[in-house]
Amino acid sequence: MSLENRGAFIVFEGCDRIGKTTQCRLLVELLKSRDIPVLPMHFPERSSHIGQVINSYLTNSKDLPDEVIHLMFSANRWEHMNQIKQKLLEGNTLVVDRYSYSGVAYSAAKGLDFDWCYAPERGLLKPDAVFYLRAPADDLTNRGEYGKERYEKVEFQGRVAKVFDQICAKEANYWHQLDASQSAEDLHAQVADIAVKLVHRVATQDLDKLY
Ligand code: 2DT
Repeated sequence: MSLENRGAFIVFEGCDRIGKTTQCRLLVELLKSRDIPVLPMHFPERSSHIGQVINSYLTNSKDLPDEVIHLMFSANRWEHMNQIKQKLLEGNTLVVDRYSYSGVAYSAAKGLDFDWCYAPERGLLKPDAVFYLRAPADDLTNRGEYGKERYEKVEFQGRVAKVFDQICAKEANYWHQLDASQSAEDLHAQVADIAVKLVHRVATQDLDKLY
C-alpha cells in the first residue's frame, strides 16, 4: 500500500463476555500476518487520569452520578482522538474493543436519555465498520457467572443488548451484526472477510465524524 493510504477504523461492540476481546485479537493477528499495519485499542483506556477514575468507578471503589461517569467515558475517547487520527493517517488500521456505542448503550440502559447520551460523542471520528457481536437472549443468561465489575449482571446486560439492537438498526449501513453463539473460528472467518475488503476500500477515503 502507498504511504498516503490511511488505515481502517474498526470497532467491536456488544455486551460483556460476548467474545469481543478474542475477536479483536484474532483480527489483529490476521492483519499482521497479511503485512497490514494494525494496532489494537480498548475503551475505556484505563491508564490516563480520566481512565483511572473510570477504573475506580467500574471496580466499585468510587461512586459517581450516572451523568458524570457518562461524560468521563466520553472524555476518555476525546482525549485519545488526536492520537487515533494520527495513527490512522499514518496508515495503521485500528481494531478497537468498544467505542461510543458502549457509552450510549450502558448509560441509556441505566435510564439516561438516549439523545443526551449520544450528544457528547458528536464530532468524534466515525468508525468505518462496527462488528456487533450479538447472542440470543437465553445465551446471555446461560453465560453463567459474570465478573465482579459494576455492570456484570445478567439483567442489566439484557437491557444493554436492547439499546445495542436499537443503535444497530439506526446505523445499519456500517454495522455488521454477527451471531456470537457460533464458534470463535467461524465468527472470525466472517469478520476477516469483511475487514480485509474494508481495509482496501477505505484506504483512499476521507475520515468521517459522528454526527
Ligand atoms: P471492559 O470490560 O470492555 O473494559 O468495559 N462502558 C464502556 C461504559 O459504560 N461506557 C463506555 O463508554 C465504555 C467504553 C462497558 C468495562 C465496562 O465499561 C462499560 C463495560
